[in-house]
Amino acid sequence: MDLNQLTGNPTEQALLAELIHAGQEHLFAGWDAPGIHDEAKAAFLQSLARINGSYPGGLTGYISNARKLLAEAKEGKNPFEGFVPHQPDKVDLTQFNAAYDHYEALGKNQFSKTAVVLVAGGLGERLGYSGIKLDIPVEVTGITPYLAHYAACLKAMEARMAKPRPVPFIIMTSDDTNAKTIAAFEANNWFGLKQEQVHILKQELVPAIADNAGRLALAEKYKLILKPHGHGDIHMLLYTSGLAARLAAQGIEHLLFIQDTNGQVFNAMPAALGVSVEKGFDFNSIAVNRIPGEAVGGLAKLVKGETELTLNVEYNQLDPLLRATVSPQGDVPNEQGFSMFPGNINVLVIRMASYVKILERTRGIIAEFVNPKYADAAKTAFKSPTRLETMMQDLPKLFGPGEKTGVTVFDRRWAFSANKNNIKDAAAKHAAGGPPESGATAESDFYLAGRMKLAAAGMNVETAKEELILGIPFTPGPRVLLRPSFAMTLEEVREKIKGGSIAADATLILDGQEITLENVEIAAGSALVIKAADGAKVAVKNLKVENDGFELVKLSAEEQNSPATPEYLRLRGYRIVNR
Ligand code: UGB
Repeated sequence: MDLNQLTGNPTEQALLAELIHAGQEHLFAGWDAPGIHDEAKAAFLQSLARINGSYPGGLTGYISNARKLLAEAKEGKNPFEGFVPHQPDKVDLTQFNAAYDHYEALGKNQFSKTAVVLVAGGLGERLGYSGIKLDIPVEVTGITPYLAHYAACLKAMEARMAKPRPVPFIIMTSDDTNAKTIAAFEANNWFGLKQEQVHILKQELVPAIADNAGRLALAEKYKLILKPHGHGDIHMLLYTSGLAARLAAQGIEHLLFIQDTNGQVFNAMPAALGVSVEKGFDFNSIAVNRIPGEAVGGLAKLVKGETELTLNVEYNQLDPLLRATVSPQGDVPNEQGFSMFPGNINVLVIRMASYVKILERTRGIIAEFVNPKYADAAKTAFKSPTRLETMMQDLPKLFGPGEKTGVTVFDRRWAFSANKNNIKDAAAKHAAGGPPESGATAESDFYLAGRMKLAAAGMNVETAKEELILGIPFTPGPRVLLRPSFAMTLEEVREKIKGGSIAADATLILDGQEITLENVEIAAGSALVIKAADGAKVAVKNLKVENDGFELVKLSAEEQNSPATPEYLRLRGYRIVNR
């Protein structure tokens, strides 16, 4: 092949030569003569150069990784061959007790040495929202988008440090979410954060692969098929950007990885950090009890001879693994109805020192896998092009015997309630007995966490009866929003709230660090909303609150279907009206 016919640019020629050597001649076969379709050719060459630059080891590295993994897949190599699953070693923090307080106190002291990593490159196809998920309000009483809530948590962490320093906030975006994420920050004055503390890293798509030889697939002449590589890209980006090493040098000891729509995550964060510190965990998976068969990965300790690995086993692999080893009935429930294998919610606390070493060793390419759908029994052809993928929770696959992996189990709705499913699918999931993970349930659980905090402080909380809205369960109240500025730990809530009561359909919103309530009674349907500026002290004592408060109003069928109704209301089926 005459490279001069393809491009006059020596850098491009070098890449083309490498690709041809790596078995990719077909990408350049039948090119039109110079002068014909030059723009499409230039765009194609640019896309090759971009992908080559973003993947450690370049395109040829990607192709050689693909060949190796495809050969293993063809052989039917079982990644868990010889491993026997056991219950993982876990710290149980499902109850609020002395142990919980102990870990929260330890974790709170760690805020100044923690950075938060949010993976937000996913399109949210199951939810079908037209914008980015970070822009969706987690609650519609005060209307707080997820991104605003996370930013408020980071600011609240900073306000609780002996020597305040901004908490680094790393956000992984993709072509689908990057522009809108930046626009959300810019439109909201960075939600009160310093622009320098926010690090946005965009993940790139990877080329699809047409066959076992690792030949890249073309959508059309001069255009590759590109596909997402998965949330494990965050490790690669933290390596290639040099950010992990830089943050380590600045004294960051732990990274907290979170998903895009889990409004509960900062409830568990302080205690989870405390566990990581005390147990010396290099990798701490925050987990919840999981019902067998549920579409959530299970955490298991896999043992083979001397080797022990605590890992997330995706739900479709867990049942067959159990059947082939320890449990002919597969994943069976215990007396409480839960699997022996806690559910992975992709909230991870990773120790920086071991992380940086692993990134250097692997260049951030963490446990890639391939999952081709074969067209024939001999596994020689694919039904459609496949690609390499990676998941952020797979990091412990690279751990040696020196690294410690642990699991910390929290009350499910305290630590995890994501907004992943559209109304129809959420109702079907509820009907089938599983968690709906919808806008309404995420909001319902957001208030529930507030109620749990009040109850832990000894307030008398009367809870409303759960009802179904469009087939999805929702507990209407009381709607309790203890903003991160008000409290980040149970201890803080206990210090600031003494006695009092709140009725089932009442509302309480507390925003500000120096608010205290003593014997405050909030009557049915009423609301107490206090917002205290930084430095302002607001002490409320022996107050009976009676007013018109807020009201939950279900959307009419017409409103539900009308494009004039905001999409974030349509995905839950109600609005909350300030009377
Ligand atoms: N994400 C990215 O940033 N980039 C990507 O390429 C893909 C996703 P999903 P998933 O919560 O119950 C995970 O799609 O991957 C972000 C765990 O693997 O919502 O199906 C995306 O924006 C599973 O073990 O979830 O399943 C979002 O923030 C279980 O924990 C996050 O990655 C499951 O979540 C997760 O993406 C769960």
